[in-house]
Amino acid sequence: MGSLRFPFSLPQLPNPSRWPKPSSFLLAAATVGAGIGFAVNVSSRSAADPSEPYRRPFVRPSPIWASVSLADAPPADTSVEPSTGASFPTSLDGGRRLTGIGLRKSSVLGIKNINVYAFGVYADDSDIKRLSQKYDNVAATELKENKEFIEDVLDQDLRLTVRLQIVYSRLSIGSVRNAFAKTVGSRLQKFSGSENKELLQSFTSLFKDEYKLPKGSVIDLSREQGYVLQIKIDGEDVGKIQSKLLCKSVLDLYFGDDPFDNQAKEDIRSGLASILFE
Ligand code: DAO
Ligand code: DAO
Repeated sequence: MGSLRFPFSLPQLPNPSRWPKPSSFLLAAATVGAGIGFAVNVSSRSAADPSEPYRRPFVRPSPIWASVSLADAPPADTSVEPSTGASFPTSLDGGRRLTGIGLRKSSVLGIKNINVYAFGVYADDSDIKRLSQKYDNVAATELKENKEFIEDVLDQDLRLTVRLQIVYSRLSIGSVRNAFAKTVGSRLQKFSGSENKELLQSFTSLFKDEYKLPKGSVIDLSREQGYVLQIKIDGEDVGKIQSKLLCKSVLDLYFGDDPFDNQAKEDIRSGLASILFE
């Protein structure tokens, strides 16, 4: 059955240009825990202006409203997360293509389930297509259920971006740090059998107290070539960490086996699989 939340077919894009190799992260990687190397680079970024108004994302109008004014119509190349109205372009600069969108919720004081952010997962077509030959004999309908395929996407040096759009208006950096230590921390443990405290800390140390994440902030978490996890807030570079394990742990939250949003996981997996069959 088709997904209600991703009601368009994947658009055909021109061949994405290769992204430049990361230039500035430290290659003198420290060796941590079970021999996992990583390197961190922090770039300066001024704190976001908390007074900046939240820019309401475009919401697809119903057919009735659509006839009122064409000027109000959202661009055809966006997809809207329905519970929050957060809108995601169907492709990012550099050619990464949207595979699915979803919602990250969290309970506050153990009771209320709040929407924290909406997310979209983007994949570089040409990188995903490098898996074509291996899965040549797998039927289109079976590929998205194929565990090895998903493992390969999580494990290999394929460029992907998870875009987060903050919808919760009272997010503090402290709660981001705590949540991250819990969710990503559990994945580091699951995949490596060790807590990897230093690796986790190298990441959370990027989350400076002066950063503000008001509603509407956009965070891009990207796996770039060479297993570099790159973080941008509202388009500005916040830092990079080179770690295959960390990249996998972050991606696993969105389309691994125990994701934040099950429907999103299904959509993302279908979207990834469909890239091999076009
Ligand atoms: O206000 O204490 C509170 C509840 C906040 C819940 C936060 C969950 C954090 C999720 C991580 C956000 C990453 C951008
Ligand atoms: O939702 O639990 C989760 C994982 C969220 C990953 C968040 C990464 C946030 C990076 C932004 C740092 C802002 C200073």
